[in-house]
Amino acid sequence: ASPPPTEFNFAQHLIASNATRPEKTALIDDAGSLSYGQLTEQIRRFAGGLKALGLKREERVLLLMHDSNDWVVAFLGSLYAGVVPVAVNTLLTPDDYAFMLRNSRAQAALVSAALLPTLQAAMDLAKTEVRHLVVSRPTGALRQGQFNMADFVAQNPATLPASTLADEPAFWLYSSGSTGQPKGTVHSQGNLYWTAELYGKGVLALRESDVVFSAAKLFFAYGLGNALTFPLSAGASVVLMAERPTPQATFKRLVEHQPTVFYGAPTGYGGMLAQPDLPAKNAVALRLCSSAGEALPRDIAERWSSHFGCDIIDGIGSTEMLHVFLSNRPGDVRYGTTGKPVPGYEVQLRSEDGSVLSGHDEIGDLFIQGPSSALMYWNNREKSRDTFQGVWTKSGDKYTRDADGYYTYAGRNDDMLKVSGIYVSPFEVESTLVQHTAILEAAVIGKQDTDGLTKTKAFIVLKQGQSLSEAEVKAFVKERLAPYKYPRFIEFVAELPKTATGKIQRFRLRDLEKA
Ligand code: 3SK
Repeated sequence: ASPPPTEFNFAQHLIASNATRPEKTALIDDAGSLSYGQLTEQIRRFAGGLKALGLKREERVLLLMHDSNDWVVAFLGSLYAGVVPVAVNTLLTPDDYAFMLRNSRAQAALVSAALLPTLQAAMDLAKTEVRHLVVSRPTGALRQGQFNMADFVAQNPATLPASTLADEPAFWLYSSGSTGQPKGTVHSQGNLYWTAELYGKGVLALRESDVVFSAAKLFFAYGLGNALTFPLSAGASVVLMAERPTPQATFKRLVEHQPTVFYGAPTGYGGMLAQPDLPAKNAVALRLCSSAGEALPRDIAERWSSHFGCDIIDGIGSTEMLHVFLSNRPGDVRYGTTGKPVPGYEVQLRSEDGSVLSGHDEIGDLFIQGPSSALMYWNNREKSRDTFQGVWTKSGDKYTRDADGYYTYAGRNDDMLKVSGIYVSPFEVESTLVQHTAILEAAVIGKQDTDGLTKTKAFIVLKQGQSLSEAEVKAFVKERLAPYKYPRFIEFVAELPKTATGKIQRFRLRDLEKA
C-alpha cells in the first residue's frame, strides 16, 4: 500500500472514498440505520457543533458511549474537526474516568445517556476541565451545558475538514499495565489508514458486499478496526450493538442481520459453542470469522469451523500497534498458532539479553515494526521509552516460531492476565481484596478453565477468626473495580508461599495449579 499524503484527515478520507455510494447502508444499530450519505452529513455537522462549542484543534474530548451509530459519528466527527477523541472502556468505575478526565484534560465529553450517571460521579470526584456534555439518546431533561446529540447534529452547520497531517495526534485509547494508571496511547490520523490497508484489506480482504459484526466493542483497538476503520474503508455495512455480547445477543444479530464477517474473542466463541440455541449453519451467512484478544484454543476453533463451515482467522494485535500485526489468513490457517506476520509488519523474537533469535522453537520476547505504532504514551516518558524503542515496539508477549514460520503464543513477560480478551492486573485485584476487613492477604494468578482459556484465581488468607464466602469476595471486588476484573476462582488458604524477604511467589501458585 502507498503511504497516505502528508496532509491527511482519516474522516475526510472515508468520506471521499465512499462518495460514490451515498445510498448504501453504512451503519445499522439498535435504533436504526445510516446510509453513507447520511453518515457524511452527520460527521460534518458534528464537527461543526464542536467548533460552535469553541473546541480547538488538538483539544481532547472523552468518548464514553455504547456501540451505536452515534459512537461512529462522534469519533469521526471529532477527527474531521481535528479534535482528539479519547475513546474509553464503558465498563469502568467513576474513579477510572476521573483519572482519564484529568490525565487527558478533556474539554468536553460525548456520552451515552445510560453512562451519564457514572460520568457525573467521576466529575464529582475530580476537578476536571469538562465544559460541555453531548449526550447520545437522553431519556430525560438535560442540564445547562448538556446537549442532545441528535439536536447537536441536526442544528449545527456542516463544516470543512481540519487540514490535519497524517502524523499528527488524532485520537487516544487507554492501555493498561500491571502497575500504575492506564496509559493514554496517542495514535495518528495515518495509523487508522495503515491498519485498514494492511490487515482490513490485506488479510481480511473486506469488500463492499460484506456486512460485518464485532462482538468486541469500538472502544477496544480490536473493535475499532473491526467495526469502523476496516468496513468503512471498504464501503461495507456494519452492525452495531450497545448491549453486552452475550451468546444470545450475538446469535440475534447473526440471524437477523446476516453478517458475512464476524469478529470475536476466544471466550465468546467458547461460550457460544456451549449454547443449545447455537444457530444452524444455514441460519447465518458467515464467510469469515476473526479472533484476537487471547490465544484461540485449537479445539474451539475446530468446533466452530466444522459447525459453520468458515475459518476463524486468529491473530494478535495491541493497543500500541492499533490492530493485528501477526495473523493466520484465509486459505492459510494453522489452528493453535497465531500465524505469520501481516505483510507490512516485521516481527522479531529477542532473547533476554536483547539478541535476535533466528532459529526456531525458542521462546523470545516479541517486538514489532510497522507503520501503525502509536506516537507515545501521554505524559509518560519512561513507559514510552520502554515500549516504543525506535522503529520497534515491545509487545510484552512471549512467542515461539516454528520451522515453517508460524508463531505460537507462549505467555506474557509481565504479570498481566488477559481475561476474555481484556487485560487484568493481578496487583490491582490483590490490592482491592486486601481492603476487605476480613482479608489478611491475597495473591491473584491466571488459571486455565476446561476450554483452555485464562480466568483469574485468587488465593486468600483470612484474618484470624474471620469467615467469608466466595460470593461475598466476588461481590466485594465487583463493587470496587470494573466488574470484569473479579476473580472467577477463589481458594482460601492458610498462608501464601513467600520468599525469605516476604515477597509472594506467584510462580509457586501457578505451578500448583498446573500440577
Ligand atoms: O488483543 C489483541 O490481540 C488486539 C488485537 C487488535 C487490536 C488490539 C488488540 C489488543
